[in-house]
Amino acid sequence: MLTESQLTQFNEDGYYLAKGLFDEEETDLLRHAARHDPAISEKAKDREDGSGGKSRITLWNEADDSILSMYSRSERIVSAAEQILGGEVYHWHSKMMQKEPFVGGAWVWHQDYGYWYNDTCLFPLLLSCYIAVDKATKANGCLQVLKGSHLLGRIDHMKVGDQTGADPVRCVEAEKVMPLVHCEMDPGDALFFHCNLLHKSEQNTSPDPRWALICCYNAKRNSPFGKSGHPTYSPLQRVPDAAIKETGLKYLGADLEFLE
Ligand SMILES: O=C(O)CCC(=O)C(=O)O
Repeated sequence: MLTESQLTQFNEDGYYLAKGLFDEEETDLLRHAARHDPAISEKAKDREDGSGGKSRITLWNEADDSILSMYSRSERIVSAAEQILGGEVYHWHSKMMQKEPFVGGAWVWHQDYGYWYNDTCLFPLLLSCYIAVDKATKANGCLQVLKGSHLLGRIDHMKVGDQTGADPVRCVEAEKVMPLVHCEMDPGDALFFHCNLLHKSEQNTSPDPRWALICCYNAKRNSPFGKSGHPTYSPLQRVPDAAIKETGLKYLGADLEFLE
């Protein structure tokens, strides 16, 4: 649960950084599962950034009984997501972002609702929780956000280089009036951010990986009305925080569907 002042901070800034949300044992389990779950490497998709960099993403829609799903189903995250979105939420998708040393690609300014709008969600009632698997620094391409930019509402998204990003003209103007924040994080830290928050990241030019598990949620009352690449509402089976350690190294189920 977030305190009143943390919630206020989220509403004003469009994000809230929960330092040390997961303890050392939970963070070690997360890193081990990320690196060793066969589905993460086998189902990963390459995303070229158009400037010589390349990121790998493994994305799945359903939360199952695996250790990785225990993070997305954990009381700690789900209750905060429900506070922020003001009602019941369900699992939208989870993804492992794999920014490898020296080659990890950049992401241009975008809002997640720039994409999810097209999944026929009527309201911007979605959020993401970025859980740091590795230390995230400026050198390895940490997430950058424009503080307060969720208040702009949804910006048109279009081709920007080889990616789909927010209208660059508006982003230039937004950068003049809102502070750019580098979200440097330690493993186990979690960043909750609004689906209209402008965010981007640079290439990983360092010798260190920058992996993250990003769990995304939609409000029950915002279930897609039409065609969507992500699920319509079904209840999220939340688990007590202790479930992460109790589950141990159980890998993602073979029956899950991954992004193609
Ligand atoms: O992993 C990153 O650096 C960017 C992730 C991102 O922008 C997203 O998942 O929407």
